[in-house]
Amino acid sequence: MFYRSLNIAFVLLIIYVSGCDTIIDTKEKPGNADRSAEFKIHLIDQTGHLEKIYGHPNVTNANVLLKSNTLGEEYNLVSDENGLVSINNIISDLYLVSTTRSMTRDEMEHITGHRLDFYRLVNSTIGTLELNAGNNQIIELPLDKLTFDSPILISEIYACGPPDAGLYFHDKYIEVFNQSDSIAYLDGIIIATVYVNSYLGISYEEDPEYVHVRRVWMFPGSGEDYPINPGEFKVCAADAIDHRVNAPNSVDLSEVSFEFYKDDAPDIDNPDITNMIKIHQRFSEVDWLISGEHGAIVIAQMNPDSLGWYDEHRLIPIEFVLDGVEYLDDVSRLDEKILTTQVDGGGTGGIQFYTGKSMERKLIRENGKYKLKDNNNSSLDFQINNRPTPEYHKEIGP
Ligand SMILES: [Ca+2]
Ligand SMILES: [Ca+2]
Ligand SMILES: [Ca+2]
Repeated sequence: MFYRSLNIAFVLLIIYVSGCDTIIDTKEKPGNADRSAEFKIHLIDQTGHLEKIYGHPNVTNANVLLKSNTLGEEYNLVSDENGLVSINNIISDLYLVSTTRSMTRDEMEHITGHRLDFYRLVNSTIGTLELNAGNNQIIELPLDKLTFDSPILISEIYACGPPDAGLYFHDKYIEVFNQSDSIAYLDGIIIATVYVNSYLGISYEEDPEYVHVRRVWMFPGSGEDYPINPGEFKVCAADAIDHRVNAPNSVDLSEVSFEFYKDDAPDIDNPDITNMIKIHQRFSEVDWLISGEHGAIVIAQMNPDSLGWYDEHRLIPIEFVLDGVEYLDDVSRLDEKILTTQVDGGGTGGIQFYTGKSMERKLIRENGKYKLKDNNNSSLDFQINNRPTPEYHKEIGP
């Protein structure tokens, strides 16, 4: 045992010493072929998607992150028009490698028929690369998986109405959050309430392909008109007014980002606040509405012209759902869920009507940054606040 520890210590010492040498050598004599070298990594699409579009599998504009296993040095590289990444004067080592290539809307339209954001090609199998000096070579790295990460999450649902104001319920809202490290665009993203016909006892929970919805609205914009910055919250209010005028214990929503204005009803339109676009809601309902105690909301990214019909409600393919949250009057009754567990494994809530309480995603701190908890299970991901927190988080403040 002692011998083995000594042996490992000796090896580490050699790595450390040779590593120090290499850094000094590289700085003083760039291109020293004994210890550093030039490599090319060829990124090849194995999903067939790029080959179908461009006639070749070379992956251009891919981001490759290499991190030296011994010294921790990082290299951020981008592949050229031939799908090649060139690295000069890199120290021989085992490198952790991560490769990702964002898909453009044009490319996604070729693949799915829809202009979709947030898709990328990744390598899902290779975690490390051995780069050895004196052995200049082209290393082939396959991108084998098309994946999807929603930067936009539902961060808060305020649905129950304020206390001490009778049956006042016009202050409801939904809040969204940009979880990613870059600007995202809300343009065209759909907000819909999940529907089951509880009167007839019909549940669509088991529908494996579609979320059944009614009250379908969409953010305006034609692509890049409504940016949301990393870490930013945006509220869509039933009515974007200062509700404290009518209900002293309510909340001021007169300066939030978006408003649901139902133009076929006697609804309020704050001219200073951008209106959401109504895609589908019954004429007889006087405003955008979410249930006070038990309901579910999804956000989705798809062409609204492609929404299916079922009786008098609409269908969103589950693959286009960005996020979904269910809330229940009794959180222990997950058997009463109306949203498929593919989207939300649990349920938040337990809030009574007219208590002013709100459901907000929990805040976590990761590497000095704020993130919101998202395990696709709102039983675990959400907390109950005593007050709504429009366009901020309770733990951060307004
Ligand atoms: Ca309204
Ligand atoms: Ca308005
Ligand atoms: Ca909030």
